[in-house]
Amino acid sequence: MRGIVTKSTGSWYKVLVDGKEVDARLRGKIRTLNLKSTNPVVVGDTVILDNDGEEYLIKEIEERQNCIVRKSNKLSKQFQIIAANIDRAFLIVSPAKPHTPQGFIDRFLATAEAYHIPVTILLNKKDLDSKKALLHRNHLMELYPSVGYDIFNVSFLDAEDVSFIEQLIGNQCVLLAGNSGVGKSTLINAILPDCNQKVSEISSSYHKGRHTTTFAQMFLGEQGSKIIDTPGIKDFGMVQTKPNQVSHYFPEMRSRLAECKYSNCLHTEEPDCQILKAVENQEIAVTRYVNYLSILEEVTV
Ligand SMILES: Nc1nc2c(ncn2[C@@H]2O[C@H](COP(=O)(O)OP(=O)(O)O)[C@@H](O)[C@H]2O)c(=O)[nH]1
Ligand SMILES: [Mg+2]
Ligand SMILES: [Zn+2]
Repeated sequence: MRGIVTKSTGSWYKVLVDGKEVDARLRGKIRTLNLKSTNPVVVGDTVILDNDGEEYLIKEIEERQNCIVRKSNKLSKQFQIIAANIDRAFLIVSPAKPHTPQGFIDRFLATAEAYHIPVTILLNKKDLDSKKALLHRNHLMELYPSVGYDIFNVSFLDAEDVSFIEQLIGNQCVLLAGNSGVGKSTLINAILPDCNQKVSEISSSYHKGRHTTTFAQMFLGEQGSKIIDTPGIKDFGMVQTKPNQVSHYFPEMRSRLAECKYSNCLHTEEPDCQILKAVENQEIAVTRYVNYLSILEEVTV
């Protein structure tokens, strides 16, 4: 029988089979799709199961449409796959309390580009803005549509906004991403009141960079929608990316690459670089370019 993995802790799994969630384990050896990943089965995977009369056993994983990963450790080549078969990611951003920096947004967008996952940005907590936060919000609202991303001003405490987001989700499998405290659990509770996800109080602990080990989990909606929460996971990252691929993950650069003089241009100091020219002419936002450079620096190490 076939099923979809809704929870993975590394030692046991929850799998949706015929509309019902069952507990399952991995059968001894499994053909792994990704040798360097530390976890063979992830949320969103379609798996083939057996039941030996006692328990459900996962015996095969179907090929993934896509997946999103995090590095297990900054230096190693090992990585952990967070979730698979994602139709779209919602990047949840909060201008204030907690503040989501643009560097975080651009890093996530580039990562999602690398894994072919379309992203919608939800600019949450519109009811909370200070003057400074409002400036940040307006800046983001202007910037991202110009680069090709959908972005919406919302509050997850506002019923109309929540039903608008439900329409955006439709019957897709949507991954929720965003730094701790932006409202991921609040949104899931608003859409699926029965799932009672723990919502944390905003506190100063958000700023302390505490590292919680939690697992992605899939929640099932009524119209066949699937929502994947990623608590405590902020460091999604690109793996096996070469420096000259990074500009492909910035849509406003990607569309200009053919015009650079050198096909392997990294757009840092090369002559006749059309990206540098576009930054000078303010056709490409300096903030995006600076974040490009910091990702480039990382993958070059
Ligand atoms: N004022 C306001 N607070 C919100 C909004 N969305 C979420 N919160 C609050 O933000 C805090 C953190 O939310 P939570 O869902 O736990 O964030 P998570 O860490 O991303 O899951 C909670 O106290 C929520 O009530 C919003 O739109 N406006
Ligand atoms: Mg949460
Ligand atoms: Zn160039």
